[in-house]
Amino acid sequence: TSDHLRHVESMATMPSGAGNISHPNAVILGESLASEENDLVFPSDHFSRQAHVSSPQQYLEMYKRSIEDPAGFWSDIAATFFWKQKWGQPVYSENLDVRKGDIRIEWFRGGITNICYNCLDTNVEAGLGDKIAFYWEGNELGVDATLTYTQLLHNVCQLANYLKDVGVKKGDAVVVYLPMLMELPITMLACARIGAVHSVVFAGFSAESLAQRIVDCKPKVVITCNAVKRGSKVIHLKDIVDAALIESSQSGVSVDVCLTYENQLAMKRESTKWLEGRDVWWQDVIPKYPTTCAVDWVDAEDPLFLLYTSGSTGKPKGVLHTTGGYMVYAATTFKYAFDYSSSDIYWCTADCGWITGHSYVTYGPLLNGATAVLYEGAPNYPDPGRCWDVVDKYKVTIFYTAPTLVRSLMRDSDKYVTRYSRKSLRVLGSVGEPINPSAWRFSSLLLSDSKASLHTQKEWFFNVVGDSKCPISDTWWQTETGGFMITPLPGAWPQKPGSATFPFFGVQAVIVDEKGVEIEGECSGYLCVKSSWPGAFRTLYGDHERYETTYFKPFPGYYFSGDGCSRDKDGYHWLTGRVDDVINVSGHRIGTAEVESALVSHPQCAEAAVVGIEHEVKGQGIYAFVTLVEGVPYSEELRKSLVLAVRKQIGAFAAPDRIHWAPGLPKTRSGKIMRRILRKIASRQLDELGDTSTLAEPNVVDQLIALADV
Ligand code: 6R9
Repeated sequence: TSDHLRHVESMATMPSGAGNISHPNAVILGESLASEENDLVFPSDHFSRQAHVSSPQQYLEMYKRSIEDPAGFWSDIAATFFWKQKWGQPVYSENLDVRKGDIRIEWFRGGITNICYNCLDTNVEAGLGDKIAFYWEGNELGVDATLTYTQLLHNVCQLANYLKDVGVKKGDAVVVYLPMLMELPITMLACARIGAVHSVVFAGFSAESLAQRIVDCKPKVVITCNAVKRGSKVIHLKDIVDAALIESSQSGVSVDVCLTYENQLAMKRESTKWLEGRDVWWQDVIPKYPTTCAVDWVDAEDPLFLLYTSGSTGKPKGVLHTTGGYMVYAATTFKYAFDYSSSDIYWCTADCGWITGHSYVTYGPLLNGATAVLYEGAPNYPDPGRCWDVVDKYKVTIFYTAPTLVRSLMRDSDKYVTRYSRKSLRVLGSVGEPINPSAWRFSSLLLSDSKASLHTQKEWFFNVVGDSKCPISDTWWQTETGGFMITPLPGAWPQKPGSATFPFFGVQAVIVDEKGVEIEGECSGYLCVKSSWPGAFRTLYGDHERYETTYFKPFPGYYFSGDGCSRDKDGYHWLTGRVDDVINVSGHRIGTAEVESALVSHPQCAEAAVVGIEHEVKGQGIYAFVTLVEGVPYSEELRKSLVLAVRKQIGAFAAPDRIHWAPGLPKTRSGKIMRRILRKIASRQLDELGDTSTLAEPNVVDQLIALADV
C-alpha cells in the first residue's frame, strides 16, 4: 500500500504535465517522448468536470480512505442498497494467510438482502419502472425487443414462481445454457430471487464440458433453448444439452427438468428432439405464472452463483461468489470505472456465459438502474460495421468490449466505422487480455495482412472508433475477483495506452518477486493482492483445498492472480499476461492441460504438449505438439481429427491453431516436458532455445525443428 500510495501521491502533486489533468485538449502528448509508457492521453476538461471522480487528488483521498478504513468505506456504500436487516460486526473478516489457518473471506455477514430485489424492485419503486432495462438486438437486422424495469421484474417473477413450483429451493444449483436472449439475464435474476445458485455455462462449450459442470454441481433444472442463429449459422443447443444429460446420467447425476425456450427465429419446436417427462417448453408454462413473487431473503454470505473457469489442471474450477459483497462491488466498480450516470446507454459485448456478462451485463448495470443493450449475434454480421450500427441505433454512450474484437474489426476498412456517426459515445472499455498498445495504440507491425498498412500507427480504438474524444477504461480483473481490480477512472487520470492504470478503491495490488517479497517502485513481477475486497470469490465449489493451493499458497499472505505485471515510474500498472499454464485466447481462459487431455483422448494420439503463441487477432493462439501411437503415420486427415477432438471435448473456441507432429518431446531426465523449449520452437525463436543439455534426448529438438512445417 505505502508504495502504491507514494506513487499516486507523487503523480497527484506534480505541478504540470502528468498531474495536470486540466489540459485544454484531449490530445496525445506522447509523440516526442521516448517510450510508450510516457505517452499520456488526457480526458477533456469537460469530461473531468462532470465525472464522479474528477482529479487524481480526489481519487487519492477516496483510495486512501478505502485502504485505511475498509469497513467504513464499504459500509457507507453498502448503506445505499436495500437490506432487510443490516449486517453485523465486524463488517468484514478475513484470513488470507495460509500460515495462519484456513483461508476465509466474509463481508457484511448477518446482513439480509437479495440482489434481484436490489436490481429490480428498488428501481421500480424509485420510479424507474418505465425505464428501459434492456434493449435486445437480434442477430438479424431489424429484429429487436425491449424490456422496461417493470416488465423485466414481471418476467423474472414468473420464472421464479415456476422454479419454486418444480422444487428448486434456496441453495440449489440451476445450470443455464442459453445464448444472449433476454431469457438469460431473466434466468439469472429469477434464481437470485429465490436464493438458488445459477451456474451459467457459455453456450459455446461442448456437450462434454457441459456434462462435466453438471456432474460437479448437480442441478435440479437445466435451462436452455432449442437453437440460436449466430451470423449465418444455426446452432442446435438443445441437441448439445441432450448429449450432456445422457453423459451426466452415466456419471450418476440425473436432471429432472430441462426447461427449453423455443427460439422461433432459429428453429421451430416441431423439429426439436424431445424427451417427454423431462423437457418442458418455456412458452407453455412460464406465462401462466403470476407476475409477482415474494423474495427469498438471504444472508450476504449465501452463495449467488458458480462460474466455472479454466485452471492449470484439466478439471475446471467452480468459482463461487456470494451475495452481499459481490453486489456492492459489482455496482460500485460499474459506476466509477465507466463514470456511469443515469442518462447513459451502456453496451457490453460480452456473453453472460463469462464473468464479464455476470458483473457488467446483468448485475452491475441493473443495480445502477441503467439501460443496457444485449446483442444476440456475431459482431461482424452481416458486415464489420454492425457494432457501430448498433451504437447509432441505440445511441450507446458507453461501449465495453474485448481487444480481440477490436483487432479483428480494425483489419477491415475504416469505412465500416466512419459510415456511422458514433457521436453518442463518451467512454470506451476493454477487458479480457492485455490491450497492449498494439490494439489501444494500434501498430501495423503485428498484422501480416496487406489491409494493415491502412491503419499504420493509428490508435484505432481511440482515434477511429472513439473519434479521439473517449477515454478508454482498460479494466483488469478476473472471474475470481468478481469486479474490476485495476482500472482507469476515466475522468480522474491521464491514460497511458495499454496500461490498466491504478487499483480500484479497496484493492491493495502489489507486485512480488519469485520469493514472494513485495517489490517497490519501478519493477516487474507477479501480481498479488493483499487483504480482501468485497467482490472476492469465497471458495472453489467443493474444493476449498484447491482454492488455497492455487491462489494463496504460491505467495503466502497474498492472493495470487496468476498474472505478471510491471509498474512504471509513475505507478501505472502494465499487465503482461498469464504466468501459469493458462492460455488466453480471445479473452477466454483455456488451460493447456485441458487441451492436452482432449488431444490424448484421441485413440491415435499418445502424448500432447500445448503452448500459447502470439496471434494477431486472438491475442494468443493454441499450438499443440503431438506424439502419435507407434506406427501411426501423420497426415492431414489425422490433423483434422485431432482438432475435432478438441472442439468436441471443450468447444470450438479451444481448437488448436497449429498441430505440430512430434515423434518425441523434449523432456528432462526426470520426465518433465520442457515447455520453455517448446514455446521457443512454436514461436520460431530458434536462436533462443537456451540450454538443452539437461534433456534426456537432446536430439529431439533438431527433429522437432525439422518437422516444423509438416
Ligand atoms: C474479466 C476476465 C482473467 C484473465 C486475467 C488476465 C486477463 C483480463 C485484462 C487481462 C490484461 C486486462 N485479463 N482483463 N489482462 N489486461 N484489462 O477476463 O476474467 O475470464 O477470468 O480472465 O484475463 O490474464 O488473469 P477471466
